[in-house]
Amino acid sequence: MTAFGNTLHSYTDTNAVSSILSGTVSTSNSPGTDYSPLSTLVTAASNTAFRGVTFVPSAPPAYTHQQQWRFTNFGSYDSLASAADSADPDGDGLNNLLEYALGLNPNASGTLPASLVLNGANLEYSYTRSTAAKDNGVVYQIEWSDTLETGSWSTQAVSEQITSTEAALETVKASIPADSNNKRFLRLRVTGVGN
Ligand SMILES: [Ca+2]
Ligand SMILES: [Ca+2]
Repeated sequence: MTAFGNTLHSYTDTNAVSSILSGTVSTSNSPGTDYSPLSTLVTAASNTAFRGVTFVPSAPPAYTHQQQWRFTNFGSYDSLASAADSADPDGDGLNNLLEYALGLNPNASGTLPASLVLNGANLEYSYTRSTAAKDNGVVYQIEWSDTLETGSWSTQAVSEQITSTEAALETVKASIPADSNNKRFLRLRVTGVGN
């Protein structure tokens, strides 16, 4: 078994004779390392006999995929400080939620993996995203507006298709009818899972 997080695991003696024993077992693990054998001293009260003692590990904490991503990149499971969804510690204009959703490195400056072309009567917006982030609840939506005004963004007539999948990334092409007055703005909205 490989440790996921740098988490202290406590163990509980479930043996029926535990009332005559005393002892504490605990260990900590580093991410990506194997669990080490536990060693402990169990002390029996005087004038008692006991059989084998079974220690059962407490349930490990459940972390979301995004929390695991945070820990890998920032050493923290929480959306705080430089690990916050809204933070941009590498200063590339993409906050951590976008970095996670698009499969980017939040600690190295990069660019939005997206392109826009006019193909006949349609605007085609292609972007690359993390399949794991998508599979774990992140929602991606292409929206358009002709004015940029609040409340003007629409998903009407937007169609999407996955055009390629490579390793942990997939590329999506969204098609939107171009406006007859030759002015239309597109944006990618990403909604995280909230923890
Ligand atoms: Ca960034
Ligand atoms: Ca980055």
